[in-house]
Amino acid sequence: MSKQQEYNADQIQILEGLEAVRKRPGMYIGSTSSRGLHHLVYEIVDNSVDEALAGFCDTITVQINRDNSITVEDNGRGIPVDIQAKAGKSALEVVFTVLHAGGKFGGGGYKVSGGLHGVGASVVNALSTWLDVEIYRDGHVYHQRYERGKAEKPVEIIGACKKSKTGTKVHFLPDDTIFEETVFDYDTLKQRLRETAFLTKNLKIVLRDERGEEKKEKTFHYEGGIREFVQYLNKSKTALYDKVVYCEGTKDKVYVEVAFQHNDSFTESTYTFVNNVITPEGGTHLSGFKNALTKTFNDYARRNKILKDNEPNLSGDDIREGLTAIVSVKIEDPQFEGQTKQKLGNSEARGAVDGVVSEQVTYFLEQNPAIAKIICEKAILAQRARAAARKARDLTRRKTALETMSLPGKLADCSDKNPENCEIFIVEGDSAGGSAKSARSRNTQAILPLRGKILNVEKASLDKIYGNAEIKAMITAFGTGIHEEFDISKLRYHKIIIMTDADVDGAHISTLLLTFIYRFMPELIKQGYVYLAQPPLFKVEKNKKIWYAYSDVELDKILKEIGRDSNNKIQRYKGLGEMDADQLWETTMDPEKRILRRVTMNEETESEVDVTFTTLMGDKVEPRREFIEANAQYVKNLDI
Ligand code: TSJ
Repeated sequence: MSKQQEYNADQIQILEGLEAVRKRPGMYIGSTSSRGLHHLVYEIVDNSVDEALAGFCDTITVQINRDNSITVEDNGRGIPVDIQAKAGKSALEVVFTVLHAGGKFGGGGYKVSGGLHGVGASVVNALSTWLDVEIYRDGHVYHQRYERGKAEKPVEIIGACKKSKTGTKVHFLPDDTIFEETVFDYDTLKQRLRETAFLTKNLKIVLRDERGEEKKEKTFHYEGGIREFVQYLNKSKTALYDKVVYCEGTKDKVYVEVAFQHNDSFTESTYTFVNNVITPEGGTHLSGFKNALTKTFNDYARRNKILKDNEPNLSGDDIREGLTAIVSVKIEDPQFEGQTKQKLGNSEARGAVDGVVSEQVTYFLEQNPAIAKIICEKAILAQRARAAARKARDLTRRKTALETMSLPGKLADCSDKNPENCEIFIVEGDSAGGSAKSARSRNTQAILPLRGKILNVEKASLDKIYGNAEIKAMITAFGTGIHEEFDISKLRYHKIIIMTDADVDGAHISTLLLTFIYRFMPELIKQGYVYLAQPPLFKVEKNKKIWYAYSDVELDKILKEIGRDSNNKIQRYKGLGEMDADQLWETTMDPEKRILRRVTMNEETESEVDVTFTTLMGDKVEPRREFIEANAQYVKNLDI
């Protein structure tokens, strides 16, 4: 992606003042919550990544300072500082003070990555209390400072540096009168920057946190780029073959990079990116990839008689069972479609990905017949399992038609039929289920007790999953159906509440349940219908009065208040079963008093949620134990 076009400050268009940004920040960065705050960093970093993609920069440093200001520095050419005739000020100042400078709308000149979010430096500047920029160029250090988006004075030279040193350094403090949250989260930045490094091979990104007692630092540098991304995603799974299949090429001005590898699980994890920004809803690049894969493998299997003439084609789903893949395209003018404008619409991307993948995977299969055979055989097994599953599903469907909505027998349903008022508690174990049934408010609360071990859907084949009683019970109770048949408008409860013991086993069961929901009805999580109940950890009794504590800290507080003496009876709840119905109602189920935690998913780091689930649910015991210990309370990446 070389960019030899002469930079010309006149190409920058003047559109609007920065006041507009301060008035309606949400329009420019999505929100002023923690998410918007972190966006500021990505906006700045994206510019350095562009410089790296243009071939002029190989290191980016991002530092969180003690005052929660951010410093981003790269070793690129340095933003030009020449005076722009039309604006009467330097190009640098234009970049930081004129909205949409950067030619996003003008074309040519300054190219911006991440078509989705790339609203640029001026927006970050407008939303910062102050911003300092230093440019290293031609042996000079140039500097300019802005306050709330306004330059104090023109760019000036404040010192000298080696001629060989070039680059850009930006230091800014987000405006606390605009953002609800001004504390940066190291892990959030870490995940995103790791992803950026995977997507830009050979780029080194350093993240530093200067705030704590112990300073943190992490370097991301992947020579293999998305090949290493695939290995990272497959880290806690068992790969079916050593190599990562990799294709790269440019067609119709679309630069295409694809990497994939199968593992022995039954789920697909394909992540697509446009200009380094994840596209959770896919689009033309994804459909080009799927089409190429299906066609290429069927052709290969027929040519090599792995599929007999009388056997049906492998479906795309069969071929992608257990597939981990990254599809990354770089495109000059990305167009986004769909309700949330997150789906790539450029039709040339479909053809480009299809072309590059078909051609290069065909070649790869010819060169690696052993790997080709492994993948084809896995797909044929998937095809058979899918046929068996279809039969099982047809059976359940027919039953439904005959008995008109046969809800699971164990379900104690609520009487209200308006889903908005209704909630369902998924309860582990019959005894807790019994207490919950007598405790509940019958009108609006339904109870579904689950028995025994919950099936781990990461490790089971589809026919086994559809045959599992607990899973069938949940599917029919929720009412939405799954996968392609999923229909959110049929959801029977607007709160799905997972209620398990407050210990490691309970956490494990919750995770299994969440994994099932995430894999089969992710919309329920995305739209915020899934919750975790929060039972108390302790009961404190003194002089016939009772207190409940939901954490160690809270227990301490209560004991401080009532005085620590030997009359206090402290009970540690090991399970829901130790509470009687009244206690369960009062502490965990009463909408007036209980604590619920909503399960959410950060779409930008969706690939991280995936790693979390597979680490927890995959085969390898070591990473799982580490994970559970490290997250004693709960699955962190689910943003609970
Ligand atoms: F966002 C930003 F503007 F604040 C910003 C830009 C922040 C940071 C940390 C880095 C950058 C940036 C911009 N790094 N490198 C560049 N490169 C240019 O602006 C540049 C330099 C030279 C030429 C040229 O044609 O000579 C062209 C460009 C676009």
